[in-house]
Amino acid sequence: MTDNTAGPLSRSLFARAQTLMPGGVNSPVRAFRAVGGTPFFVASAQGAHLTDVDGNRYIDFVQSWGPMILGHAPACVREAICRATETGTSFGAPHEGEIALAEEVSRRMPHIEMLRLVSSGTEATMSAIRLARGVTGKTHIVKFEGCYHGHADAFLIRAGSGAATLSIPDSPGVTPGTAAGTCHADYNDLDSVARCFAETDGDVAAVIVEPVAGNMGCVPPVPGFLEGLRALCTEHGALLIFDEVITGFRIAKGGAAERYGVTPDLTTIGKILGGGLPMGAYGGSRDLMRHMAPSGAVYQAGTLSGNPLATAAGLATLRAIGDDDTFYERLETTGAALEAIVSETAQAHGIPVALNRVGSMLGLFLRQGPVRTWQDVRQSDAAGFSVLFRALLQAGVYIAPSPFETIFVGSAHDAPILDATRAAFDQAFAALARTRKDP
Ligand code: KE4
Repeated sequence: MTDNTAGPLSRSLFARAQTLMPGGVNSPVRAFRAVGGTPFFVASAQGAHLTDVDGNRYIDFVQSWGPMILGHAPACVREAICRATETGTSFGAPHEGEIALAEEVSRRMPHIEMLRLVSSGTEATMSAIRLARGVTGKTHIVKFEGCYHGHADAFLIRAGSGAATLSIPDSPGVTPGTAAGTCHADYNDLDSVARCFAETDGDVAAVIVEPVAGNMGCVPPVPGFLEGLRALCTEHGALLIFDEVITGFRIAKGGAAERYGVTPDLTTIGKILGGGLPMGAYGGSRDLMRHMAPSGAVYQAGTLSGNPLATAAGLATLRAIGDDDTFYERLETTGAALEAIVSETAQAHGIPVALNRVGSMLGLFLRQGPVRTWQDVRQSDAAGFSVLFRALLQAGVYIAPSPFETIFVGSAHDAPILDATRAAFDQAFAALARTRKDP
């Protein structure tokens, strides 16, 4: 397949980058390994668009992997960051912005009475399971094949996202001892979770789940799945952890807990919370969180935790979203419009697709539906996805360079942009149909 994903300047930058950073990137999925070709290098981002160093412009449905729900470089966030820089960039000491952000989170997610700010989703999830183990005195955690919770050792076993993309389900460097502490269940299969409790004689500190899976493409919980997890955790004295790093503030004002009416014991958040700057958080009841140092014995720390620029960006983002449902109603309309575009253009070219959508999260699978499990996802046409991805890129639309990611819409994806998106998907499905006729 010809390498038509990047222009000459991106190629020369990528050549230099590969001598300085592993694979030329600072996060594996960005290297386009799953789809082939050379990653473009971004020169600028504004609203729904990215522009690369060769002047190519793309409608962006990756949104920096979720944070840019308002579109890129919204004025309110840029102004908040600039204002914050006038009084410093990092204090390593308490400041009022941390309180304001924590209050905004708790107003939207009242089950988070208390939280700890960190600098990434990985820090949030690894800290949450440490807290669960510290509070329960139990050893094992249960995660779901195809779900991704960041790159802490305990999670890098049959994970989703980049781990699945690069098919490194059990990353070198993860010790057998660590792996032994992680039990795997199947997403949307409560019996497999019950088996984990049985096989460990109930020695389960926590079940961690993406309440809407976003790292195997988008796979929603089937009715009763989240409620069943809640019941099993309560029955066995394990903590239920909702990893809302993607879904938090995206699928509802109060995230998945609000949308599905299931209350976890701990919640991890990130991405949108930082408005595009490094940010994560984990939280729950005061009774649980008081076990974290310095009020309790479970240790966790971070040099840039609660950074004033990141808290300013996050506050500006949450305040721009607002605390009523209007923003989410608009996102629902945009998400439905994109779903219709993909469905109609695929059908016009005789391409079977399965589409899963939860609000502004869309999963596109090149196979007949339904897609409800990791095994269903694995049966999608990965080679076809590469053709579709590259044809979309040629047509000016950028979706994630992996079939194990989610398409995100945001408030910057307006009607004219969706019209251009329809034209691009039409071209891309036509190209895919041609390759299927003449492989
Ligand atoms: P970070 O450490 O990357 O901030 O967050 C880890 C994480 C935790 N939980 C969920 C549900 C996540 O989706 C993530 C990170 N998401 C991936 C893409 N789906 C980040 C992109 C990347 O790895 O480059």
